[in-house]
Parts: sequence; C-alpha cells; structure tokens
Amino acid sequence: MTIVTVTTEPIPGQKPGTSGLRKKTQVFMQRHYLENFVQAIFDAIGGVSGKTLVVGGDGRYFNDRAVQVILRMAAANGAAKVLVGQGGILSTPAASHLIRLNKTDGGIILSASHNPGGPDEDFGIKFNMPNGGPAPESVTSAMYEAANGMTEYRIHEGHDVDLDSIGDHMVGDMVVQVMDPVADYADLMETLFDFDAIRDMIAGGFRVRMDSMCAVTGPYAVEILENRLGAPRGTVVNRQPLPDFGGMHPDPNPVWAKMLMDEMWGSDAPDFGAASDGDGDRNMIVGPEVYVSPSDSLAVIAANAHLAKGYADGLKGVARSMPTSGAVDRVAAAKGLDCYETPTGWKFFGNLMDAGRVSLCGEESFGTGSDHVREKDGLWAVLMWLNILAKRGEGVGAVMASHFAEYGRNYYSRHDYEALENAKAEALLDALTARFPELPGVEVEGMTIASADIFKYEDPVDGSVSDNQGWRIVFEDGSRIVMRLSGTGTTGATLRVYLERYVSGPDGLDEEPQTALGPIIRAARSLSDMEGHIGRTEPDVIT
Ligand code: VG1
Ligand code: CO
Repeated sequence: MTIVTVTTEPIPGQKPGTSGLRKKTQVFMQRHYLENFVQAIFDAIGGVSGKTLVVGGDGRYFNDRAVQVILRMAAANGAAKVLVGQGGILSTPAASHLIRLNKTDGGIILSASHNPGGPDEDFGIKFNMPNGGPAPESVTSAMYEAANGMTEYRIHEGHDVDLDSIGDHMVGDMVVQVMDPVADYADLMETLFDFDAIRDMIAGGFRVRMDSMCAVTGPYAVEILENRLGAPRGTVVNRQPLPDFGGMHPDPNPVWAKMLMDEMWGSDAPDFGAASDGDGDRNMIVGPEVYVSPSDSLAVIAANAHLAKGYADGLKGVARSMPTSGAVDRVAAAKGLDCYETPTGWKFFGNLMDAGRVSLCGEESFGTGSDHVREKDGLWAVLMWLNILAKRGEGVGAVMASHFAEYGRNYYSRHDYEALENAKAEALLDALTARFPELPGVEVEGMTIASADIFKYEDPVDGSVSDNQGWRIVFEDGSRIVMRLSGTGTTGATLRVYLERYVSGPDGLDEEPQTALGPIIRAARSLSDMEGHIGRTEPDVIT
C-alpha cells in the first residue's frame, strides 16, 4: 500500500470546546484542516497502531468525505480495524454503544450536533474514549497541543471504501467493517425498556409523534417505534437524514421544533410528542399542550426509572450539570440517592458512571441519559418516557402535575444571547466578577443575594479540577441566576443566562415560567448591566 507523509503546519484555533472541535464546514474543508486535527487526535491518544476504532457521523454535509479521509489516515497510522456505520452514519449514542460493545480503543464521531449543517453551516469532530464517552479535558488539551505542533500527517493513497455495502473491506492492511448502524442500538433499547407494555399502549390507541428533524435518528426511530413497537407508519416525521437537515436547525427545543409544538398545541394533538437533534443525543418531550422542561424531565425520570426493567433495582445515584435546575436534587433527597453537580458537557459524567456512583445524568440543554452508554441519548429518553407512561397508565400532563404536587416546582428557563462580540461578552462577565465580593446581602427585585461565585469543579473520582465553569448568583430563597459563554458555537460569543426559582406549592405550581421567573430575569439584566455591555436585553432564544 502507498502511505504518504504530508508536510503541513499548525493551523490556529483547533481547540476542542464543550463537545469536540466545531467550525464552519468551509473551514473544515480547507486544505489540511481535517487531516491536521485527525492526526492530532491520533497523536494525543498515543497513536492508533494495532488499534480498533469506531467511526461515524450524523450524515451532515462533508460527513461522507471526512469518513473516507479518516479511514485512509487510520490505515496509514497502522490501525488494525475500523467499524463504520453503513453510509458513514452513526448516531452519537449508537457510536458510544458500539465502542463499548466491541471493546474498541475509542471512536471518532463527526457532528456539530445541534448546530445547523450544510456547506455554509457547521461541521464538527470529536473523539470518544474506550469507555464510550467524550474525551476528558486532559485528552482534549493534548489534542490541542498536538495540533499546535503539527508538522506532518500520514495518509493512505487509494480508492474510497464502498460504505454502502455491509461487510468487510480493506484499506491497505486495515479492515473496514461496514455495519448496520441501527440494529445493535435497537437491541440494547429492548434490554432496558418494557417493549411489550409500550406496544400494548400504542395498540390501545395511544398516539406518538416523533420529529427526527431530518437528522440522524430517523432510521433509528423508524426501526424502534414503527417496526418494533408497532406505531403506525408516519409516526416518525422528518425521518430522512439530509446533509443540510432540510434547512432545519436540528435543535429539539420549542423554538426550532416549531412544527412539533404546533401539532401538540393543535386540535388533534397526539398523546405524546418528542424530537431529537442532529446527532441524536438530545431530546425534547411534550404532551398535548404540555411542554416538559429538560430539567423537569430529568427529575421525572429519576422518580420513575424503576418502572423500566433496566432500572428496576433503582438508580445508583444521579448527576446534573450545574446550570440544570435542582428539580432532580429533590427526588434524589427523597430517595436517598447521591446527587452530583458537574460542569456543562457530557464528558464530566463519564468518571462518575465508570466508578458506579451514578446511573442517571442530565443537562438543561435537552440532554438525558444513563450508564447504558457514555453519551446523552435522545431516543433512550423518549423510550423511558413511553415506558413510564405505559406503566403508570397516565398522560404527560398528569405525570407532571403529580410530580410538582409531590416535589414542588423548580421554574426554569434559559435565555440565549447569540452572535455577540467576544470582547463585549467577556467584558460583561469580567465586570460581574468584579462585583461579586460586594453582592452578598444586596437586595434586588425584593430578593436578597446569598452568594455569588464562579463554579469550580473537582472531579471526585480522579481529582482533576475545572475552573471558570459558570458565574452564579444565588438568592436567599434558593432562586438562582447562572451565566456562562457557550463552548459549541462557531460565530462570535453566545451568552447563556440560566434562571431558576423554586415554589413548594400547593399554590403557585401552575404559572407560566417566564412570568414566574420575572423578578429573576430582571435581576439578571440589571446585575450584569446587560444593556450597557451588549446593548440589548432581549434574548434570541428562550427555552
Ligand atoms: C451546549 C449545552 C451543553 C451540551 C453541549 C453539547 O454547550 O449547553 O449542555 O453538553 O451543548 O450538546 P454550550 O457550551 O454551547 O453551552 V450537543 O447535543 O451539541 O453535543
Ligand atoms: Co447533540
């Protein structure tokens, strides 16, 4: 075989963020850009000689080309074998599962997840470890370092692999095993959930709508919901993965999954609605005229997971990212479960799951999952909800009402201010930091500030420390404001403002969240002098 060593030079900015390296597709398509970073991944993990990897992506524009490049580079770097989803497709949770199931040395996932796709939109790449989870900060820093010192990469010259034909192919001496991307994942779901109970509920007339947003979960949802659970054909909409997601923004929230929201608020609404994101790790759950906020979904799952056969013995413990609401903490306290608070990003849950400390994790950003894989998992959450509804014999609205009645309600919302000038967003946070020492005791909007700090996480398993993980202001009644800058965007800065207020009930459980959070929202704007720094106070996206 012909291996070529290509001379290159470091390309600035190849720094992985919250979840891998994300850039404009055009940036990734520049000469050497992808190759440099792939070689940096290989170098950062001690090379791939003799190793087996999983490779796949969410099918967005450039996915197919990138897979071919990675295969040729893996072969040239001495890898023994690569498992690839047919057509180069794998959802993020399915990739995580394949890494674990086949005990491989890790995997490369091509996706910019919830970011739009297409030649003028976003592309991304990340490495997952042999445990199936996203590389921790120590490894992503090593990648960045390797990228910054890059002088050459190795690539095999040859023809493309036919990724449409299932079976073994060769690239030089390396085996490429093209496999059905759906089967193993669907089998795993059958071991966790009571498919008979869900099938009976659906056969009894329970109507489900799944919006795959022209992204990767289409084939998975069709196989599981329609083929295995007997939901009528057409239950899954936007089911064909497209390179540009049909022009949609594949982010399952009330703003971007508007088509689903309209149907769920319509006169002939299904009993249950759900949507997932570009790479299939996010989920949104809705009932007829009921929106379940992700933080509440996590709490409901914690309270009811024992109804699913894979979790019948109860949970080991739970974890949530710091900005996620404390709703799950109340369930954990009631059930005597350990509850961990981690920085934003799924990579921080891996150690806790590997150490057997937690089996359920979640983020406010529509991410929920368990230790069945090491990624958040959109369809897993959908099936967990269907399992819970089937076993309880109740609808989404009834489940939410009884949950709030039992635990109280953590009103919650996230306001995103997008495409800000980096310097202005940073100046806002710097000015806020400077005010922190004087804030405790200060009264604003009729509430007294109890504490103000920047979240710092010390991993209880390996002791690693992650600093600057969110600016938080906590009031004496437990209400909170959290601010941080996004680590997944590709244009300017996105300021995320997380708002939370707890009401114990029985009164006041039924308010509209933006109204219930009114004082907190106003306090966030005034305390940070939002108008002064970024010249606006209205967010682009409210979830
Ligand atoms: C966002 C979310 C975070 C999530 C990350 C990856 O990160 O806030 O909770 O883990 O996206 O999700 P950030 O840094 O932009 O706030 V996915 O589905 O895009 O991999
Ligand atoms: Co995603």
